[in-house]
Amino acid sequence: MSSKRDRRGFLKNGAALATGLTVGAVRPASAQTPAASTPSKDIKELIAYGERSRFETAVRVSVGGRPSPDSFGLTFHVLAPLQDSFGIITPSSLFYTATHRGAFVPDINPREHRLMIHGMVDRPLTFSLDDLKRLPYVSRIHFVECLGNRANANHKTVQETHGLTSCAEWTGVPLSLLLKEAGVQNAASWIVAEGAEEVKGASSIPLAKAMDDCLVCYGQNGEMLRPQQGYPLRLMVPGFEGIYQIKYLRRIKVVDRYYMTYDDYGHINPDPKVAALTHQIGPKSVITFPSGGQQLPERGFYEISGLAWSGAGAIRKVEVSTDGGQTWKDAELRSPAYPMAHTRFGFHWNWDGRESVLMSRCTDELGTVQPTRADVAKFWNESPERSRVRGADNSVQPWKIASDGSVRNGLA
Ligand SMILES: Nc1nc2c(c(=O)[nH]1)N[C@H]1C(S)=C(S)[C@@H](COP(=O)(O)O)O[C@H]1N2
Ligand SMILES: [Mo]
Repeated sequence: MSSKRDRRGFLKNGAALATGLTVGAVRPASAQTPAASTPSKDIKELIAYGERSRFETAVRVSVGGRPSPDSFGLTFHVLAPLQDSFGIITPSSLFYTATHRGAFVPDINPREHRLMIHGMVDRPLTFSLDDLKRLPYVSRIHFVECLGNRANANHKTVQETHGLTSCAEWTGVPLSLLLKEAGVQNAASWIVAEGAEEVKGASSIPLAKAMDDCLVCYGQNGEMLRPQQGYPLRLMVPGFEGIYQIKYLRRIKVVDRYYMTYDDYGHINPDPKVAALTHQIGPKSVITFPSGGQQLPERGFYEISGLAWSGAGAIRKVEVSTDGGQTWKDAELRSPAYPMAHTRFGFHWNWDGRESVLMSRCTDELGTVQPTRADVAKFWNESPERSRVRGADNSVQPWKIASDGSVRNGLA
């Protein structure tokens, strides 16, 4: 209903849009024309494996500006440039990366890599990559998000507030198929998945989830996984917090209780109320344009654009507020809404040149609505100023548009 109204408004305000376009068109073309192109790679290399235009500048940055790799060659969490994103797929080159305690990104020879499934199974199994690739596989679009993806008042850009999430098409073998091959024993109730690095990434995952929709992946966006994403094998645990998506996967042990691994310590809490807030992500959304650090050149028409996702399933609805949460209108979904995947939304907006606060909030297929910071404070019975977000932070992100068109973090 509201989208129909918006569309009529869009047409009625066509003049404003046309004016905007005219302004762009009369800017001297010469100022924007690059000199003769000099690709940074040899043409043979470019033909073999492509590269983006040298005029494109979106890059990942590390959390808190910490150099990554540092002078010891250690790598740390790096953030995806969501402000420059379109659609729902994060290019593999820009996918956020989380690396535990600065461990090296392992340089694994796929011919030597093995996955072992053992523990409470009738037939312990070992797979090479070639073994796995002979099995039936599926491709699914899912997001990954780190528990560390939490906004605070010091963050300037959406890359800093929300850049620890990305979304890709993952290809791999359903874990349930491998577990059925191995023959899970009746008393089993959990699995422990382990990575191959020196500092092992290992997470405990409920068997019910393992049998439901987890994938043992080797493909990402139509090619082999990138080393930073777990080459040559990673576990995809759709909708669960990032730490469960074990990279460099080499071992799955079937067990009969929850194991407090190095990773799980501090992530799963014995208090079920807190634990419920950590396993599964969202629902969560954020406006990527306009967002912190960007500049609106003039009043007039803009298409507000953003991403919404939920660990509980597909996104059903996204609403946008342009008045700091006093009124909300339905946004339009601009991509398919896949379960546990980023979903793109758009919203027509005519900026009148006055100070405005933009927000988005989403509802997932279970009907759960993304909370505001005030909602979170109320839940914990705290004053909004003193409340801190526990578990995953899926609270609403405000962006403040100043009358000069500059955009700032509304939490500041
Ligand atoms: N083996 C291994 N798996 C791992 C990690 C790791 O350091 N080692 N980091 C985890 C964390 S904390 C997150 S948030 C996700 C990040 O996945 P990405 O680097 O592909 O974005 O991987 C998880 N899996
Ligand atoms: Mo993480």
